Amino acid sequence: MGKNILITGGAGFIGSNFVRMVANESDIDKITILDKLTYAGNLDNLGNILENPKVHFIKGDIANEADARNAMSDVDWVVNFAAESHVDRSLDDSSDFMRTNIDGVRVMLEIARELEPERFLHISTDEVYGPVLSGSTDENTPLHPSSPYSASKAAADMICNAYFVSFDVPVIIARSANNYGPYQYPEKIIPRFVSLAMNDKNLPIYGDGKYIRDWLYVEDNCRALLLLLREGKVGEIYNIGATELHRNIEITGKLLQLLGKSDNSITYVKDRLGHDRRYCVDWKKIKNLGWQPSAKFDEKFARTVNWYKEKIVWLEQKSQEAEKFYGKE
Ligand code: NAD
Ligand code: TDX
Repeated sequence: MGKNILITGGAGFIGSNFVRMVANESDIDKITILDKLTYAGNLDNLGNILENPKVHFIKGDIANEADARNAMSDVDWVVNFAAESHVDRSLDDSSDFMRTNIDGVRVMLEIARELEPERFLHISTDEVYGPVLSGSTDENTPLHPSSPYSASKAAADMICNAYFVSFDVPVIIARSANNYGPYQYPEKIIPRFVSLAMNDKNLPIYGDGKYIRDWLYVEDNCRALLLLLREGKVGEIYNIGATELHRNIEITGKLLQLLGKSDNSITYVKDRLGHDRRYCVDWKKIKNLGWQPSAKFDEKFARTVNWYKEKIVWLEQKSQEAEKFYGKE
């Protein structure tokens, strides 16, 4: 018998890529997606996967007990991607972040206590460690989140651990680096800048542009998450990174070059509040389970930029919505 898996946030960026990956796995019999379809959730991200008889979509809220219970019934594995995910929005209004990212996780854990799935994989982020000015953070590094977003994610990690220690909920926490790849909402730097560049608009670089992120290809992240479901140890935390450390200005230059646009559109704007200088996770622990990233950054970055260029209708529609948020700032 294969596994029944619940994927929350499956209509978002990483969640939809994960659904696409696990739909092809022979040891998975049924995939239930629970997604509230917020501004960031999009059924188009799933496309014809929704026609796969293994896949069942439920529109609902992880912070609503009835929705969570309904979605989790008869499930072996839970993967909780559902979250408010954009740092800039959390700086504008953090209420949905606290509700979904903290209380939503608490509700999911309470239902897991009752329904006893075999695995509860919670998706966290490298941002919980706060800025890492040199070296790297392993899983035992204390948490120093800087933004309301990362603080809400850090709180959720603590609550997950408490439910493992107190109630034996079989929690595994994954802390991933910045993902890039198809189907990301264009509020985030790569798809946002492709859209702006294609429309010959200015690209707003926050602060001095020397902020560093570790760029992990979304499919590599999804493979790591599947490995954690199969072979991760409950109660443990696993960092997932690629050690592809790039400055925002460098990423922007490459993107403009790939699109054949000039650097003149680069505009330095007011910095993000509490902007973390650099992230860098130590991912030896998951490497020891047999995972490593396979993506070559330049190749996958070019493929990603090209994917957005080709999906220009999708991108334009989503960008118009996303820019309304930036316009009101
Ligand atoms: P996303 O914003 O693209 O998607 C989030 C999805 O969750 C959307 O489909 C949305 O509709 C859904 N959702 C939001 N609130 C919900 C609720 N209350 N109930 C049910 N569904 C809800 O986010 P993403 O970039 O795919 O990130 C997924 C997860 O991975 C998040 O937990 C995020 O913190 C984490 N993460 C993301 C990155 C990254 O680079 N994107 C890196 C590390 C960790
Ligand atoms: O217009 C922009 N200009 C700019 O300079 C935008 C949107 C971003 N930036 C900078 C801020 C960051 O240093 O680019 C970098 C990346 O920004 P985002 O794309 O907003 O991602 P980030 O804040 O790094 O967070 C992402 O990775 C970690 C995800 O959104 C989080 O959900 C995840 O936890």
